[in-house]
Parts: sequence; C-alpha cells; structure tokens
Amino acid sequence: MTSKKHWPANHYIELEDRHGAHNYHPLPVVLARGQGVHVWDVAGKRYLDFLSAYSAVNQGHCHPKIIQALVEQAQTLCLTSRAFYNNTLGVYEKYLADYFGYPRALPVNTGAEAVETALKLARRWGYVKKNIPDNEALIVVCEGNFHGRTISIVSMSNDPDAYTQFGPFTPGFINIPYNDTAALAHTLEAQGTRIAGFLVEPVQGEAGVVIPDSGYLKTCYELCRQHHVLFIADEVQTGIARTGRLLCCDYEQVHPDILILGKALSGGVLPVSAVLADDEVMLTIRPGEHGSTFGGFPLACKVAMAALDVVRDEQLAERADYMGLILRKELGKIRSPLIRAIRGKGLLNAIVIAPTNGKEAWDVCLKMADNGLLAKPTHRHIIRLAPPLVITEEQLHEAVDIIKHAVDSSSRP
Ligand code: IF1
Repeated sequence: MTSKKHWPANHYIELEDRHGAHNYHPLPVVLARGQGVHVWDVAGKRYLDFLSAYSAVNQGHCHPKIIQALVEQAQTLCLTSRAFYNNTLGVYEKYLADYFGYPRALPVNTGAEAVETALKLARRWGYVKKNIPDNEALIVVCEGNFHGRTISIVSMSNDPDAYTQFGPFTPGFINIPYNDTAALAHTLEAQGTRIAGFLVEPVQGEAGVVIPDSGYLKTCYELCRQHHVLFIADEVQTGIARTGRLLCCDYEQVHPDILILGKALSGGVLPVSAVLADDEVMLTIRPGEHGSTFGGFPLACKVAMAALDVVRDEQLAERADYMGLILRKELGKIRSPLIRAIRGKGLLNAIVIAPTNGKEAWDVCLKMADNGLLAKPTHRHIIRLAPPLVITEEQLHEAVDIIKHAVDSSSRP
C-alpha cells in the first residue's frame, strides 16, 4: 500500500496545539495508518506499536475481520437508540453471556461510563438487596487506582493530577492500600454493613503495571463474600486476553460479581464497553433509570462480536501468555544502569527506569521512536510495553533489539 500525500508532521502538531485542549503531551510522532502491530507516520516511517492505544488494539490495527463487520453493518444500520428493539443487541448480549459466563450485560461506550454503570449497580444493589440505609452506601477502592476521568471517578483517585481543582467530589468512597488484604478485611469488619462493593483493577495499569501478590484477588473475593459485598473487577485494561488469560481474574479462578470491560472489546475500532453481572445485580435497575444514546448500538454490537471472535480464533490469550514470557526473559538480559526493574503479566509489561545522566523514561521513549518503536512513559520513570497480541516472535525480538539499543544509547552521557 503506497502512503498518501501528507503535510509535514509539524503542521498537524501545530493544529492540535492551536485548536485543541492541552490535556495531553504526546510524543512528537504523527500517525497516519495502522495494520497489525505496525503504525506509519505521515512521512511513511514504520513503527512497532508498543502501546496499542492503551490496550484497546489487542487484535492489531485494522483487523480485516473486524473492519469487515464494521463496514457491513455501517451500510445496514448504525444506530436506533434504545427506544426501539433492533436485531443485533439481543444477539450480542447472548454472545457476551456465553463468552464470559454472565447471564446479563449492560452495554455502554467508554470505560469510564462502564465504571459509572458498575458504581450505580453496586449502590442500587446495596439499597435493594442489602438494605443499606438510603444514601449511605460505600464503595471501597484502592490507592493508585485509575478508572477513568469523570467527576465521580476522579473522586476515587489519590493521584493529584487526576483530581486537583476538580472538586467538589462525590462522597461514599473509602480508599485502602492496593495489594493489602488485611486492609480490606479491617475495612469490611469496621464498616461492612454499609459497604456495597469493592472495586479493583487486577493489575494497576496507570499506577505503572503494578501486579499484586498471587492470591490477592481470590482472598479479596472471599472477604467480599463473607461480608456480603460485591466484588467488582475493572478489567477495562487487563481484560480480553491482554494479561495472558481471557480475564486477568481467571488466573485466580475469581468470577467477579460485576465485571467491567472496554477498550479491546471492539479491537480499538469503536468506543465499546460493557458491564456484566447476574440477575440479582443487573435487574435492580429498571426502565428509565440508566442508559445512553449509543450504548449497545448495532454497529458496536457487530464490531464487538467480530473482535471477540478474533480473540478466540487467533488464541490471543495463549499468545499473550507465551509472548510475555519471552519479552520479559529477553528484556531481563539487558544490562544497563537505566533499568531498575522489569515486570508484567502476559503482554502488559513495564520497564522501571532509574534516571541516569539526566536521562529519564521520556528520553528512552524518544530514542525508541527514532528506532521504530512507540511506547509512552507513565509517571516519569515507567515505560509501559503493551504491543498488540498478534505480534510474532520475530517482531518481538526486533522490538527487544530496538529497546536495548535505545537504553544503551540513553545511558551514555
Ligand atoms: C487516558 C492510563 C491506560 C483504565 C481502567 C477504566 C478506564 C481506563 C483500568 C477508562 C482507561 C486509559 C485512558 C487513557 C489512558 C489510559 C491508561 F494510562 F491512564 F492508565 F490504559 F493505562 N479503567 N485508561 O485503564 O476508560 O473511559 O478511557 O475508555 O488518556 O485517559 P476510558
């Protein structure tokens, strides 16, 4: 495929700078095309995409089967609203039920919207099923969490960038340390009768790919059971094969009471998210009490089913598991003062950088981009490495060479 004519990169960077909100600080790379694990910039330079749009593009860019579903349905019926039935939503809901093992799904669009939906479901369940006094329901969340950007969600955050000067905040959240079952036990014992749910990321992505101790999720789940509290898993980033299992909770045979999915649910083609639960939880919300214009629109339903077909047909969970082992093994061989640690699960990985000679994670990312690999720092000293799960072993080794080269040249004064 020949690349189309484009303006120089600076043209597009200046347009965003002049006319966009300044809520991001991107790497100075302007992308124009994507296919599989690769993206190309406006000058036609090719990169390995090691961000995958924050794990939305697990199936690879522009996967032909997903794009085919998109195009076919786009020419047939895109949106009906939920004022009427359509011939795709129910089919999709049944598909999700069979795929993930929950009887019911509530489709929405973004991850944040799905988290909000889960919070509403948990609170409602708390009042209706647990008899928590009106307006007193509490949700337990973890320090270092990232669940999105709405006012209620940043009310749960303890990252000053996320919440500063966005108050007043939504009350009703209790923040406890992550990976601390004793803290959860203590909180549930002290306030359990008013607690509706415990919301947790199986791996904390934004916090820097923080992996809890093995057994953490299982113990939390059992504590929730004992105290009649809903275990709510935010698998927006970890779900859909990213960590080497279909769901990261599968590592500990935990079946969350409420499961939150997004990102790769559409293979990065459309904003598609969903909340899954059983009847006791889901049916507490009745007509008119929650919804959205686009949630579960026919286009999204068809795209999501195609995206999940790809995950199953191409065995992406098994691939992520296998490739992740190789990636961490190969990265572990790099000897550099810049590398403090390497960690990850499946293809959700991070290099922790020890600043050396004034060089930080950002500088390493710039070097990697020069050499044809895109990744973005988080929290200044962590580089997340999360390629599309369709990556081949050969491409993985190519990536490791680029990373090694970038680390080596960055650690020289
Ligand atoms: C941004 C991070 C990733 C998420 C979990 C819900 C949401 C997210 C576990 C909300 C979103 C994003 C959003 C993106 C950056 C990104 C991110 F760096 F912030 F942490 F992926 F690693 N739950 N994560 O990770 O989903 O509403 O965005 O669809 O720029 O804010 P959303």
